[in-house]
Amino acid sequence: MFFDVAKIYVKGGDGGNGCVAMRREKYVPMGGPWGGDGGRGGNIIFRVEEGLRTLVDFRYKRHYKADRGRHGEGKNMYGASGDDLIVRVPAGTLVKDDDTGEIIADLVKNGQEVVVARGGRGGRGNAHFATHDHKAPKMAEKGEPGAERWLILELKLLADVGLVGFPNAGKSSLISRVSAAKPKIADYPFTTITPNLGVVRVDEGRSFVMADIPGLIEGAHTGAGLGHDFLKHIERTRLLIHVLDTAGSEGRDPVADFQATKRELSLYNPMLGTMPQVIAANKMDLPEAAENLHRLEAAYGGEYEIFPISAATGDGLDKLIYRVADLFDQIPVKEPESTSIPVIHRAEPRFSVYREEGIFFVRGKEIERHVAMTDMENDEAVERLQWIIKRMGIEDELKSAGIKEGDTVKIGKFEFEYIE
Ligand SMILES: Nc1nc2c(ncn2[C@@H]2O[C@H](COP(=O)(O)OP(=O)(O)OP(=O)(O)O)[C@@H](O)[C@H]2O)c(=O)[nH]1
Ligand SMILES: [Mg+2]
Repeated sequence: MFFDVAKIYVKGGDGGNGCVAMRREKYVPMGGPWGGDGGRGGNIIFRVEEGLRTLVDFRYKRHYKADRGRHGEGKNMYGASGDDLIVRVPAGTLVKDDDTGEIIADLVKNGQEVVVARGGRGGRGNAHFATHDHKAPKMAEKGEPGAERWLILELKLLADVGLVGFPNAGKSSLISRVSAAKPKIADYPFTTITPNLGVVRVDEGRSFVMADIPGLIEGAHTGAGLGHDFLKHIERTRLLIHVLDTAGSEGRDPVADFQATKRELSLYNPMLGTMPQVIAANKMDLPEAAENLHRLEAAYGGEYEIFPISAATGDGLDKLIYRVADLFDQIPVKEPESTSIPVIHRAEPRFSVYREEGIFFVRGKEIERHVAMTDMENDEAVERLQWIIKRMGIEDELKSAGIKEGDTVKIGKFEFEYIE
């Protein structure tokens, strides 16, 4: 089984900061707080897109960040939300958290979506913090940072295109030219004994999987040569490329070879005879090829598209690859089955406290979020954070861990001295 794997970084947009503003108008002498909230940061959303077949595009772009929310403004004006960032993935993509190995999503259906990194909530403006006793708070929350993480994407590769032809026709040479596959190439028959898969990137958002299989000979359908084993592989493809030695090396005749291969395929499985197929007339760099190409065109040009190529020089390959990609757009894809691995979300404790080299560390999503959203320059905001630390039971936990006056506590990036 072949897998395509990619590792990428995603980060939701940060929330916009809340605003501190006081109402000051001519006839409203004691105007209250009216700082608006910051906007939400954009989410990173994976969406399954029909037509994508591989993860090759993720080798060209690995970092994905969504827009941040705008900051709140005076007059209770809310900041605008950041736009979500939609990342297109092929059906069959399994998404894992790189840190924990947890499966986040198993994306199988076209159009299916999953949020892989949430944008941060907007910070609340000072209008939210007014209480009966404290009518004019001068604090606001900072925006919550967007979630960030590294993801591993996995995709089971299914061959879209099968290369068929006699031994030595140049199938392995062709796949090594148009993909990163590195099969063995040699001028003796049956060099390839197990199939090779290669990912062919046409342009952004367009790629397909090509299978190079061992050469076929007369009688392949009965098991001659390497027989059945790999005819099975091409049954699962959606398009065939017949690779011919157009130069007719060693007394071969490309017209007869094409006929023989077609016959073997149909005898093995009549469905293979009716599959979309094109001809790659290979080895056009050799002098004998030109005349054979004319014969081939005269015999089959009406029925099949014929592409003169040279896997040795690279001539004609672009045209062939673009045409194959176009043909694909017209051939329906089967939706891959779900691997039906249950998505497990770990239950996390609210926070944890531990001591290392005399420093007390507090960890936990919720409290780290509160810390990130606190403006440490602002006394009122810091006071509120202290109150949250107490209310969540963190102070009690620190005490039972043995904390003493003057010890250092670290929560996220924030470090402070403990005072009872
Ligand atoms: N001159 C020339 N030689 C080629 C070309 N393509 C392949 N060859 C040569 O033909 C021989 C066979 O090439 P392979 O790519 O191994 O052929 P194959 O179809 O994979 O062969 P099997 O694996 O045995 O079925 C090698 O010596 C290649 O260098 C071409 O376009 N021009
Ligand atoms: Mg080969």
